[in-house]
Amino acid sequence: MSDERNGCSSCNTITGASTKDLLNQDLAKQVRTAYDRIDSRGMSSCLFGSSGTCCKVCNMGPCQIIDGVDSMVGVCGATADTVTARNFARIIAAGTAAHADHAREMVRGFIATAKGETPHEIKDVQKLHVMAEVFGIVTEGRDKNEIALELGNKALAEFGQQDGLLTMIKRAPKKQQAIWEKLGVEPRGIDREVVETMHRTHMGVDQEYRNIMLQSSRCALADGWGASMLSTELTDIMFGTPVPRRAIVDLGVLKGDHVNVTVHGHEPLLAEALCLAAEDAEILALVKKVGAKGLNLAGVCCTGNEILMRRGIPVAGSFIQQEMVLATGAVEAMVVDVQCVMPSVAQIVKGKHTDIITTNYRAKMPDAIHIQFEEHDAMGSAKKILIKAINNFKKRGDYYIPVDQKIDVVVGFSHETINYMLGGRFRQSYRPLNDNIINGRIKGVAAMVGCEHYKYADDVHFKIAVELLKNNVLILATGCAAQALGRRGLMRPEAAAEYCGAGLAEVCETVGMPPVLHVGSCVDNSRLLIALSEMVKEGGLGESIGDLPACGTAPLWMSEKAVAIGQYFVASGANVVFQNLPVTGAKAFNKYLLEGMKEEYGACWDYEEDPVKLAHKMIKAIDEKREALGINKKQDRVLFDMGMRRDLTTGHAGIPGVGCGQK
Ligand code: MSK
Repeated sequence: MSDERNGCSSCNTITGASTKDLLNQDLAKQVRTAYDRIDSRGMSSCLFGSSGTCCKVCNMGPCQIIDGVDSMVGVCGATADTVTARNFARIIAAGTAAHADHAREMVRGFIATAKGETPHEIKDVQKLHVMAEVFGIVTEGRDKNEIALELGNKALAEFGQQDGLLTMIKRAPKKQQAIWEKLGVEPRGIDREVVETMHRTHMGVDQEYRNIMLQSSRCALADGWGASMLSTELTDIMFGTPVPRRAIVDLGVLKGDHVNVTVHGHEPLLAEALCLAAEDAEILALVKKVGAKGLNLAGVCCTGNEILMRRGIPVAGSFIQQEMVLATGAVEAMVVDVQCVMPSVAQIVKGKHTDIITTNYRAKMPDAIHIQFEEHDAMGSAKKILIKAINNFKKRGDYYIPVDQKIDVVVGFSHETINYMLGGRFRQSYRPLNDNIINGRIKGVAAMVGCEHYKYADDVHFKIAVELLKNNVLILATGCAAQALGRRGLMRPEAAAEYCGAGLAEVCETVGMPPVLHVGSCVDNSRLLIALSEMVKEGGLGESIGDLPACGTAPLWMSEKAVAIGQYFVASGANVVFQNLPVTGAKAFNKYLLEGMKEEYGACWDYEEDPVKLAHKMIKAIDEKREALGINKKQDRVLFDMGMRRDLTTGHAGIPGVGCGQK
């Protein structure tokens, strides 16, 4: 790769066929990507920054701290443990803030929908009733919009709440709640926990790393069981809870003879409006007028995941591919909102026909054009954006689409879907999953979540997944990690036979599901919390999430949100292994994260750079839980007879063309 692309040595980390293919085209060789910038920076990351020991919280510094060296504490006397814990806590607060602000927008959109002020409607009435019960809302004799309005207002109040507990905390297993109560980490209000974390990590406030981390847990729990869960559940009610569907991903989903519009960011309100506007007669007429065969909407990053899960709209690229999507020269507009949008995208399209359109007042960008998305005039905003894109079609110059690079995936595994996929539509239950874990066909469950970046080879997710599947670990994936696994073919039901150990393969083949289940975007990690809670409730696998044979990873984490997610998983009882963490410069704090937290929460952090070793750390963590549950003995392999197969498949999700052939 390096010789072919102007000596870019970072390009050696690229293994993805579509990216390789594209970057070797003459057209794309002129495009400067993150790989080139890594090369031209010519320096490795700052050691103090990457080990967590650079303190910038006051103007006496910045102070670089060396643990154990008296002359290298901060000017104020701050030790490596204090500084590193404060920095780690601030990452968690920033990640939580991002999820929370996104969630607030979704709740506001939900309220507007309940009032009839948007083109959307309350779609999943069953889930509305489930959430109404959680929030203690009377449903009998009330119209769906009336219930939704009360739910929306109660949800919105959780952001500014000052005392008491966040409502959805009670969805966790009782033992988990007791652990939080004992530690004093139950979140009171979403915004309050972010603010308090920022205050306590200000110069001269909280200086004891364990105490700082107690607040960090409270903040992260406000994300997982508060903000993110609100966003997921209310979005499902408004746009529909995902169900399994076939779709395609990768750069090859772009179409040469269509107007290509990519939607990038996180908030599905805009993306859903664009989907509706794309079917509008005025828009279709304009598409025809400019000589295009149609309008091709495609997703990027987590907005991509949202419309992929709910509508089967193809995903052109994940975080790491956002520049490649534009380097094709085939995109008329990239419409962006908030989070994970690289500033470089506006530079890549300079002098080209593509528009980068920012749509959120919070997220503007030099050299982009801004069309504010107004939720009260969602269709008007969406049509304005599409018209701008369509008018660019005729200006398109040379382009290259790696047309062969599109991969089939089956997506749409909400926790409700997993319920009936395994339990049957008429007997929704996690029982078969628990039973298969107890009898050893499935060793345990792994969450593969989070981002991608350029420090390591782009096949890290795949290598970890292959190792887990070989060892009969079922994978639930979200975010850009999910897209990376989809691009490598692991979200096809056929992948079970290719990659899984005998036990997991048998279960997947019987049910007709892929061995890696796409569960959604980064806020949808809250689905995993509910799935794990349901497994506990079902019985036989202990009394808390901390007892379950489950483990999480966000190996190629890039965003602060991934650390907030990691922290709420650990605080909820699930072990988490990353490839690296900015904590290694502080011995005592590091030991607390890797060991001490286990005594408090029943789970802890870990890190490992090598993907195969990382997978084995996860497997070891799962095995330890199995051992503690007394289910780690080798069981005789029992082949499914027809009765057992029927039991598992009755009323299964019915993915067209997916399954063992039984109806
Ligand atoms: S978009 S937070 S790169 S998963 Fe959610 Fe992807 Fe990570 Fe952004």
